[in-house]
Amino acid sequence: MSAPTAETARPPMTLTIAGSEATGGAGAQADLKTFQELGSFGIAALTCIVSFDPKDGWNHRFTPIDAQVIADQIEATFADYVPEALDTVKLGMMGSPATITTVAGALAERSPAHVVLDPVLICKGQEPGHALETDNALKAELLPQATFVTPNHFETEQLSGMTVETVDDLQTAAEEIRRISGAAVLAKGGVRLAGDEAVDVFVGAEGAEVLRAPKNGEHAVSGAGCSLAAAVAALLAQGASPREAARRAKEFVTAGIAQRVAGGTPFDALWQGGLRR
Ligand code: PXL
Repeated sequence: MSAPTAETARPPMTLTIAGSEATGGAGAQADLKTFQELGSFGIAALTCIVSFDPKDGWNHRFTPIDAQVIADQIEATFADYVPEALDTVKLGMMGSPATITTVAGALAERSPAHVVLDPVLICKGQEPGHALETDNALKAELLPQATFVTPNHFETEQLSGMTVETVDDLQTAAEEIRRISGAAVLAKGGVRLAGDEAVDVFVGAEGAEVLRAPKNGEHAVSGAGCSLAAAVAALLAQGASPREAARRAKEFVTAGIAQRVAGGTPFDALWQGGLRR
């Protein structure tokens, strides 16, 4: 038997364009660990650096990365791995309208087959006014390029313009986001909806499906949203359908929350190894 060529040996590839969160709970660190855990070759282009401040209630200290440096990172990765190999991109925290414009331009040039958008709208370290500009830029420039969107409860309300209190509301809002974006949508109720279950709703070409898991604690776990979207990306890169990716990503995150990691911050961090036997 001949040795495999580089072509046949290449694993599925996934690029995250996201922020660094230095403690390793969220952001690009969570994405890369998720990619590795699910068998995808992980690549990261950083948009910003978040350093929690232990002297100030663990508030976010936010440092943007220069637009040209973001564009350079994306150029390097797509030049290294030709577009046929690198066809799946996950978008996490952008943090500013300028970053959104840079990333939107870089993506439009390359049109990857799968663009999984985690529409991170608010970072605690930012002014609300600034966040509003970021929301508008995200809706105008990135949402139209997304093929799969993973809004949390707050982001679902913002993107749909609806109030979400029940699972039916979550589905209606997810359908509205699908209507305006054309993307598959996995809207996350998580721990925010009343009841014993963490409920998310998938809406895509395959129809709608309510995904349920028993709630594990009442508090949101750091990195759950990042890891969910990263898992969707890794699974799409392996050829899963959007609905299958949504189902398996939810299982991945549920297991990771069950085995979450406690530290000094007031929130625990998801462990990406939760499904290991
Ligand atoms: O979980 C949202 C998130 C995404 N990306 C970065 C973050 C956070 C939250 O802390 O720091 C870089």
